[in-house]
Amino acid sequence: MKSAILSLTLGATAALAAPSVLKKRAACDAPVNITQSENPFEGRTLHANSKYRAEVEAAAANLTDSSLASAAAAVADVGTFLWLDTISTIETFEGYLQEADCSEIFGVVIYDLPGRDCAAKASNGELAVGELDRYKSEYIDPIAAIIAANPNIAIAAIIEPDSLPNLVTNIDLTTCQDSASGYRDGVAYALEQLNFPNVAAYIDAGHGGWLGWNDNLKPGAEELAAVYKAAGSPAIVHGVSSNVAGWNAWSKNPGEFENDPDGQYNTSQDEERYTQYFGDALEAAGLPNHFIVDTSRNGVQGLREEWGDWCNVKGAGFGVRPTSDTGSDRADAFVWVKPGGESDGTSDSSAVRYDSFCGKEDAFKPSPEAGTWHQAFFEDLIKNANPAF
Ligand SMILES: *[C@@H]1O[C@H](CO)[C@@H](O)[C@H](O)[C@H]1NC(C)=O
Ligand SMILES: *[C@@H]1O[C@H](CO)[C@@H](O)[C@H](O)[C@H]1NC(C)=O
Ligand SMILES: CC(=O)N[C@H]1CO[C@H](CO)[C@@H](O)[C@@H]1O
Repeated sequence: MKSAILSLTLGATAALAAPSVLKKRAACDAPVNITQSENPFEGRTLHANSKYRAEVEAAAANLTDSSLASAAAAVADVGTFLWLDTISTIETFEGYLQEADCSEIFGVVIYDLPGRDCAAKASNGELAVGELDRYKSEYIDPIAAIIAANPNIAIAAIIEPDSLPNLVTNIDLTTCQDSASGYRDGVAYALEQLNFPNVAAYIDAGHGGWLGWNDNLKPGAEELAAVYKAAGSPAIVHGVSSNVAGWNAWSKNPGEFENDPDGQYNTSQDEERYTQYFGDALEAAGLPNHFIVDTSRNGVQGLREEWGDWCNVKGAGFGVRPTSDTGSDRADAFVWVKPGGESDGTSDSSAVRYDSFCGKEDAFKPSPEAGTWHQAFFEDLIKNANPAF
């Protein structure tokens, strides 16, 4: 079987992108300097960006049930990552960034590699295989310029979800073979160019059900480490992100799929164990091994038929709110990366970007295109939230 593949595209929400009110708060009066050995989330709150806030407030306004509406309003205050998933989203970046204040850390997802999402369909990007020059000059360089102009704001950057993991487990696909050099060179370039003192970067590492397979730990860690070294081992790298847009529990023993016949080959049965086993492999491969783990939608377990099911999982609920209080030395923070309420992919089997995972029995239907607001799914995330709102 193929590894789990996530679907992450946002971007169809441009109409909602402009924040209604740009709240400019007190910026830090000195440059931020995050050292590689510190946890950048400790003493800082993940910023609640107003792009997601606007989406959530619009959704809350449509709810007639008042307890649901007030719960929905509370979601707007939760910190989330801003996805820069197309070149055109960059023009909104600086405005959102400058809303963060000195007690906060601003989360951003770098996600526009050429030939993006090489093993699935729902999240294909705007840049074709071979357009690495455009990725560098039209995407990474302008982002770097904005960060350079805002040295007083602490930033956490997740680098290219799913990309390098796909090169480890889906390299038998022609599309992933074609994307491989662009992914490696693109990620290395991003790490080099974003190497500022106020940035902490986490290279995406899929999740425990993916690179956490026993046979994938070493090749996975070596793939990521090779790119880090190719970038000159920049000091911004703190480790990896996991479970981005995913559904795995942080800690569940036995794990959801532990008693499957092949469970014995998969020791990383929850994300906590993934931080252990993959974290050890990272250390051996020479990459910093701290994790940030997406807990935005993992409040409910036992919903998926198979571990790799990634699309709008039916019955899902919001999970633990962002915090650096993880109880684990390996995990710098639990964070919300996927903006809960944005669809993972359409369930319309006649759509060009239809992916069969979104038609599976355990996927919510009907569901709109990836990245568009999914009101019914959002309501379920609130109703099923754990902890409750
Ligand atoms: C950041 O802090 C480290 C450790 O204290 C120091 O070596 C480095 O020069 C500082 N960098 C900047 C840009 O201030
Ligand atoms: C809210 O309701 C209006 C009118 O029914 C609709 O046009 C709009 O798309 C809804 N917004 C959301 C976020 O569901
Ligand atoms: C559920 C799951 O991911 N099982 C995988 C465990 O790892 C072996 C290989 O090590 C795979 O073949 C299984 O599919």
